[in-house]
Amino acid sequence: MIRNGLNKCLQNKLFNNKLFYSSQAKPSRDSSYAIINNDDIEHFKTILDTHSILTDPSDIDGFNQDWMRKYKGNSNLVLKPKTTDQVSKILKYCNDKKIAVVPQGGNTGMVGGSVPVHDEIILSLSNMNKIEKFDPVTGVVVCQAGTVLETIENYLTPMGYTVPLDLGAKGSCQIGGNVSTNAGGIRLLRYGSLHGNVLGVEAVLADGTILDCLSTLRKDNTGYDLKQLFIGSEGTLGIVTKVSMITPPKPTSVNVGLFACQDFNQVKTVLSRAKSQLGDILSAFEFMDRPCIDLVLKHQQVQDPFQEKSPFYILLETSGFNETHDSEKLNNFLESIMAENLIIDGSLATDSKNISAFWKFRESITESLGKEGAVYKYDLSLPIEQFYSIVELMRAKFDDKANVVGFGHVGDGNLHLNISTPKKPYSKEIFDMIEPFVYEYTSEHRGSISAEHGVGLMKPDFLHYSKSNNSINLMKSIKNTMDPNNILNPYKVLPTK
Ligand code: FAD
Ligand code: 2HG
Ligand code: ZN
Repeated sequence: MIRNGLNKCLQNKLFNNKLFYSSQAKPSRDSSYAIINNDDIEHFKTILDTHSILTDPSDIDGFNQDWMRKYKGNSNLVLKPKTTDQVSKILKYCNDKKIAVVPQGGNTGMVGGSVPVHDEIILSLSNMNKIEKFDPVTGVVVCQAGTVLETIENYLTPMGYTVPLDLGAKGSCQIGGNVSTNAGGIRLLRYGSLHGNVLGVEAVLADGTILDCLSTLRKDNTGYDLKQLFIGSEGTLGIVTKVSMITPPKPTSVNVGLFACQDFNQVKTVLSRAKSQLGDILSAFEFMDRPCIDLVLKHQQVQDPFQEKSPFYILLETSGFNETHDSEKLNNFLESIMAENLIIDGSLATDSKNISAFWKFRESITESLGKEGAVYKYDLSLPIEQFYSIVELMRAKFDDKANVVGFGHVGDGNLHLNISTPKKPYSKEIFDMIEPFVYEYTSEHRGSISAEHGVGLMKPDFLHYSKSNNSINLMKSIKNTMDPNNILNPYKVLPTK
């Protein structure tokens, strides 16, 4: 049961102990939000069955804490609707009462967007997990927002289709969360972003209005493309309840190469050669530096595929439909990059077991970092010329005080800079060594301070490094129009000042 007295006391405790999720302190609770009481719970019981209302702290704990165990909220209530109509009724009530709400998908986000900052209600989409329609001719799939990404992939595979999005969190993240963060991942290079692949969205607005933009059309130029507002707005403009998405045919011939390079210039040159020589069969081009490999070897049950250590590694994937044609193209490419001494070592995987083993090196970096202690994550878009220098600059700054690693979707210009220290909690001193330096560097080179993870709670105060004042003001006015009471995911994305 909700106890108002306890709630207040916990809030006061949080106010007094300043928590740092970046070099900026956690924002204070906005006292204009209502504190939920038993009447509210009774009202929610008229909308949802009792199993879909969680009030026991031990049931709620996992929803309050993010995947990295960096962000922790203090919600007393989780609601798990099963239908769009239920979401609509919940939001209408919350809007009328000015109760703040945080939408939550698989809770795998990396910027603190999916957990409450204070006592916001958690609206979990995980009970809305049905795949509603699939058209085997067009490849368009329609599903509820809480469907887990991997479930969609497993559903499509026997029909010869694949999801145009793939990421390490596929077993937990939900399509609604992917859309809301505009997740990038390892297939963006081949299939493009969700802004292109999502054909339609059904969303519930803050006042409970159900917005049906669930088109399944490839082409529709009838005015403003409203669905785009929900792609990447991190639950601040509405709750995504359904998604329609174009899915491509699943490639039948896949090869994965893991190559070692002596310096980052080689990585750059191999990328440009891969684009021109492999063309349409190039489906992933990822890179990781040696400290990443060391971390994976330390924390996972894997063996180093290389005899000698090299500073950089490339994971390159080709996917197509004609094995002979693909192998020939790949072999020609490999011969030419070896002849030019662009790689110093490497091996190729063509069967699914070895392919998965190679991908494990790339996909388990995040999990391995998490086992180290406190991890300071930066997800940057940078021009290729300045791409790796920021890792070197940070390494020089930290010396042996922290482990600085760089990896990511180099084919898309997206660097994951991670700095880890053996001990939690997160330290203001370490944040101050990184921020705003990393953001200034990124801005100076006209990069983005969030390539794919979003802004969440981590970066609202730094948004100006990537967005002009006029853009931020327009974003604020869109937010104000769509959510005038600011009940949806408060404290996130937009700067308060
Ligand atoms: P959550 O974490 O639950 O939520 C994320 C945000 O979306 C929050 O602001 C939340 O409020 C909002 N939200 C969630 N569902 C809805 C909804 N239905 N309606 C409105 N708002 C909603 N990201 C990448 O881009 N590329 C990667 O390669 C990648 N790899 C990852 C690997 C690992 C191991 C992990 C843990 C994370 C990775 N991520 C990656 C982070 C990525 O953002 C998420 O994995 C994913 O897109 C979020 O989906 P989710 O369902 O977990 O959303
Ligand atoms: C990835 O590409 C994810 O693996 C996570 O986006 C990146 O841990 C990170 O920094
Ligand atoms: Zn990534």
